[in-house]
Amino acid sequence: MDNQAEFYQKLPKVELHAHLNGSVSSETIQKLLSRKPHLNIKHSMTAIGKGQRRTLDECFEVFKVIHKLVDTEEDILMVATDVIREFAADGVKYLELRSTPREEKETRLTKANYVETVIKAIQQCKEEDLDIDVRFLIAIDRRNGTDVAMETVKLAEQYMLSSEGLVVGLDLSGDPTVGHGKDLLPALQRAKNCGLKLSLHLSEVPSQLEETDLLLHLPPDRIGHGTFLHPEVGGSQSLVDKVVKNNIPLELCLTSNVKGQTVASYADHHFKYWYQLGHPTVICTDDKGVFCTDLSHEYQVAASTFGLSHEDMWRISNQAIDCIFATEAVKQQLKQKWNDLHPQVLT
Ligand code: 6MZ
Repeated sequence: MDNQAEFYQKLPKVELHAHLNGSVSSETIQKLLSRKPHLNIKHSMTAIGKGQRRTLDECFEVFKVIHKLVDTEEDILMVATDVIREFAADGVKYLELRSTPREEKETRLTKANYVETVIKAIQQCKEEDLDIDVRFLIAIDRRNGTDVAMETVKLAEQYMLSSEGLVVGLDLSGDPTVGHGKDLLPALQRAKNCGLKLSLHLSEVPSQLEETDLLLHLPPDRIGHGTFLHPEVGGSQSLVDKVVKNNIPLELCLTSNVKGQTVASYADHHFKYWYQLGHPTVICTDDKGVFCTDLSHEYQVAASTFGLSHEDMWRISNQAIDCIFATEAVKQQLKQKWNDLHPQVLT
């Protein structure tokens, strides 16, 4: 590992935008493939390698392949524990994992089993004494419409109350070209009213202005991507003003956006726009498995693309703590951890 890579690996980090099934590493995929040879899935169908790009549509095809490989409680438990261990090894001290509860008739997996298995993985990792605090956001896949969204919110509500603080919020994700946010508004409103924090994928693709405007009224607690919010890329000043006025942090995933071709190059990434505004932005991976990256690499790419120093990157990782969905007490513990690590990381 070169010096830069070593610095970014040692830098304590917060990961707030990680989809469980998009985060499965190549090693774990290999284990799944050997569990299910009859599916005839090739390793190359599960990830987008270095220098490769896909349309966003093609990215969503990749998730479908991974979902075929991860369809039992046993698979989910392995995938979730592996992903947590990998984030911990990459220097992530606080992780919010998000995942869409799935029912699989063939393996008799229910949505409740799904959620409970992710929670079990988080608890098992706690017993391993890994230096990482993990929380869970339950995800709504926008393609599934109003009723499923409401059902998912009820599930999230139930586990928010019974998981001892592990389930902290709700994510809205899925193919941004499918469905409309207005159909999901009642479910999102209910989630907010019952105390679930909301992280919404907004303006990940162009021409979602109306939907974004509508959903910003909630308002969400964080925004995923927000690629096309600002006027320079076809968004609008009024959307930017709403985000700024409500101080809604943005979760930014550089490699994901470049590989999914919603952003032309790293240098064109909207990180620059929001960072220059002084608005809270959190660097995240999105799908570290599918996009073959990790959080250290994302920090390193942001620093080298935008000419940021180690001190700047320390500040970015430190300020991400303010954007987490866990309690004030957890924030204070993390701030303390960063203070303790400061002398040995920034020498
Ligand atoms: C929107 C995304 C996404 O939930 O099965 N997902 N949604 N935009 C993205 N940008 C690339 N990347 C992942 O993890 C996979 C699911 O996460 C969402 C999609 O709904 C995908 O099916 P889980 O753990």
